[in-house]
Amino acid sequence: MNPYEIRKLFPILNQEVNGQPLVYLDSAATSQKPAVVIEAIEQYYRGYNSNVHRGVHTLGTKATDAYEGAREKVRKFINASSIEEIIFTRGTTTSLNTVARSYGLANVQEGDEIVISYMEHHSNIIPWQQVAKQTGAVLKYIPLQEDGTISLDDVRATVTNATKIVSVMHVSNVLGTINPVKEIAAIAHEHGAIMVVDGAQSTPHLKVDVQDLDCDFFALSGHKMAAPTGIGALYGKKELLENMEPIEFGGEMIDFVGLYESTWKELPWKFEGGTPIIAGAIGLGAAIDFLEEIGLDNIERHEHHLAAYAMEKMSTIEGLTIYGPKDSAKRAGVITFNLEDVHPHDVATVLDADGIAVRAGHHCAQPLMKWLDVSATARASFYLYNTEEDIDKLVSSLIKTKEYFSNVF
Ligand code: 7TS
Repeated sequence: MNPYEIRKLFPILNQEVNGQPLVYLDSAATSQKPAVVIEAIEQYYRGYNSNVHRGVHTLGTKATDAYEGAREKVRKFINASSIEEIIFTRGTTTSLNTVARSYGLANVQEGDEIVISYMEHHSNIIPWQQVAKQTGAVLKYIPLQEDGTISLDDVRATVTNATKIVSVMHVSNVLGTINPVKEIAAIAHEHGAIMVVDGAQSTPHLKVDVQDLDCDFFALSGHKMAAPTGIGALYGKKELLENMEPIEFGGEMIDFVGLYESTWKELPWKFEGGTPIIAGAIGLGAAIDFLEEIGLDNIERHEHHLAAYAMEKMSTIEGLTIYGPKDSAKRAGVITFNLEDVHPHDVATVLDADGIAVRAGHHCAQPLMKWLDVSATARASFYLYNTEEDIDKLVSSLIKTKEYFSNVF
């Protein structure tokens, strides 16, 4: 299927914005949803809405089967070895907070080190700042190379025998950099540390194999991979999860409740307190089926092609700076840029008038903005439904923006 045919499977893309056909270039913030995902959610609410794991009635059994079926789809999608290792969460932020609070607070002590990188999203910074504050551990940053990549020599220089946790993003939501998380995990393990991977921007776009990466935890968000908002997952190695305490207590996650003591369900349910995100999980399962039918290899290839095409076209615009690796093979379909003298919010506003949706701001990565020495940037991000035509429209609208502002000043 070519991207023009794929585009038709996403109902929202068939509309005009400000009198122009919508060009959606903000998938790193959230992706659009294909009709099959919307329909799967609708079928659940129209046909078998029921709580899971409790009733013996027919609808309850159907809902439980669909919810647990979605867990198996996530397991297979990232190649975890068992469903016990897949916990449904609200998304990457909740997954990372779960690791920080449950594993971090119990296993990190004063004087220990937690290592992250300069390019992390706030969701992979603040939970570790909190653990460091509460335990007296030291938070250390892996520096970046000039081109916005991480060198393994810098990882080796930062990780020591005092390091207990290394947590790095797989793909940067700003620079598009694909980080060598498998190699970083090996360095972490040499020092007896665990490896956490923020997979928010990788899972939607490239084939993830958590066993091959040999990471200890892996966080993902459904809404960035064609699924609804409010659902995501945390993968954790079984031997680690077994020794961790839940962070939410209440219904669903218990085995026996006494007046003063209670016991928990087995994995993964001990981490899923309360009525779970049933419709969201079913939507995520449908999204995984959809992505697998198109093929992650095809999606990755298409995005590399679009990134290379966009970098080539955009670099012809004088005064436009693109951040991150120049080599498109080292990056995913995210292009962050600034247009000389024009504030990124103004760039995004003019593009919006042409029906083009890009994001402007600090992209929840303020330390990285500081490293880039900018307060904000504009960002175009691609997914399987974007086309070369979308990029041509972006480029001509950027040229228009530049001309408009050079007349104003
Ligand atoms: N980690 C990375 C690398 C991200 O890109 C994001 C969201 C998150 C974590 C948090 O994910 P959530 O689903 O829990 O919110 N990134 C962005 C973005 O780049 N623009 O909007 C959200």
